[in-house]
Amino acid sequence: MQITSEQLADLNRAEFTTLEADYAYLEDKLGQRGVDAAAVVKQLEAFQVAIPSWALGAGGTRFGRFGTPGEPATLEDKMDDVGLLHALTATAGAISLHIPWDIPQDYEGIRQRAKSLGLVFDAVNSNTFQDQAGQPHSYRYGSLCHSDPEVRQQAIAHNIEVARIGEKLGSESLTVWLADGINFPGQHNFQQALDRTADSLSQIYRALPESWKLFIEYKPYEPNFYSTVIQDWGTSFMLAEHCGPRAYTLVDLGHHLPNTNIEQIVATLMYRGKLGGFHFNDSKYGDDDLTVGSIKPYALFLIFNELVYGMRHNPDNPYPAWMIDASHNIKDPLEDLIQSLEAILEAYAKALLIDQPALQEAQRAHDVVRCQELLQDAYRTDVRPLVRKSRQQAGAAINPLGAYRALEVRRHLTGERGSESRATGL
Ligand code: PSV
Ligand code: MN
Repeated sequence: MQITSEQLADLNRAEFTTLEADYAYLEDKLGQRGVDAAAVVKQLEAFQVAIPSWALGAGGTRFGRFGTPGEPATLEDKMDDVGLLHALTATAGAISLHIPWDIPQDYEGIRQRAKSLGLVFDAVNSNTFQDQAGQPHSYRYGSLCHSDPEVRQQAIAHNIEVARIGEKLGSESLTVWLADGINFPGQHNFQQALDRTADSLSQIYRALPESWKLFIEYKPYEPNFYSTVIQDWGTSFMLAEHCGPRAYTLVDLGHHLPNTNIEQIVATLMYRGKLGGFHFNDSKYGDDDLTVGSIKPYALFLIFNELVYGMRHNPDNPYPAWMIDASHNIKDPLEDLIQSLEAILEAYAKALLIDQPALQEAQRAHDVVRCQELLQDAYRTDVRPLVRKSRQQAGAAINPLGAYRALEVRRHLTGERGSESRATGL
């Protein structure tokens, strides 16, 4: 299924009058606060978030998986789904592949398809958390940290192979998330496991194309429940420093213990120019991978405040690679992703509204109450007209979720692919 610009224009006509009225009102209000609404809209238009290939099918849990009819079964179908999201939102102009799930059969065809859908290839992701058929060594006891050099070599070679695949598609970064860790005290030696991991990552880093970045994710637990080798941002940062200047920490919102101050982690990493990638999702307890903004929208806003500050003040920090790393097992995955994209743009827009000079002034004066008011003034602003305006200006749907339903996208996809079609992935 393809969504045409005529279909979008038709749907937008019904939304246009309300949007114009809402936008005019907000533009005026923001103008009184010295904020240029049109400039904010431009920034929203430019913001692009990669969609991971594994979020397009229903996610599974340990207790089962409820598939969604018409899930994309091939790489081509997955790209088409991201193309649909991009047509509806103009915010999803990139796809992030996971190898070996997404190895292209026809590179030229895949590149052409991406071009016609307006997509680029974001970071490629390796997988050493599962064993693949025919693989000589098992990752049961770890991969890059493994005590057996042959297992480590297999995992290193896999990561290098993933980068080679990404290179042929125009990707420019490799994301490594390791499940490596232990379930019980004493199962391995912490220092030795870390040392082997540092050495393995360095070997991968050195084999990457010169312009490439290496993103190192951290996660405190799961699938190992006593210890994870790269458990926190400090460990990731240390390993990135060990690898070299093009290695960075990647923050995944779900990879923190409850109540961790993620905005402070963001600030600290950007201060040192080491925040390379960012995975959006939301959670209540652990790595719940829920829809962005569905549980803690204020925390997301505070994180965006630090991201905006860092993008303005830390020239050594590269522009972060944004990705949604959510995967849900009840909602239609495309509707879930549209909701996440909305939440991301809303949090970004609110962060852009913060009166930074006034905030600095209040901080200098130790006016704690005013500091809070300034943040919350921005947070309480209904920024949806700005987001909608940016979508309309970009030729997308003013109301992407409404358009998705009006166009009966899932019904069409199910008709084309069948109700039993299933995506590869977790
Ligand atoms: C596992 O926690 C995870 O969600 C990581 O965040 C990766 O980015 C993703 O899976 C794919 O491997
Ligand atoms: Mn992630």
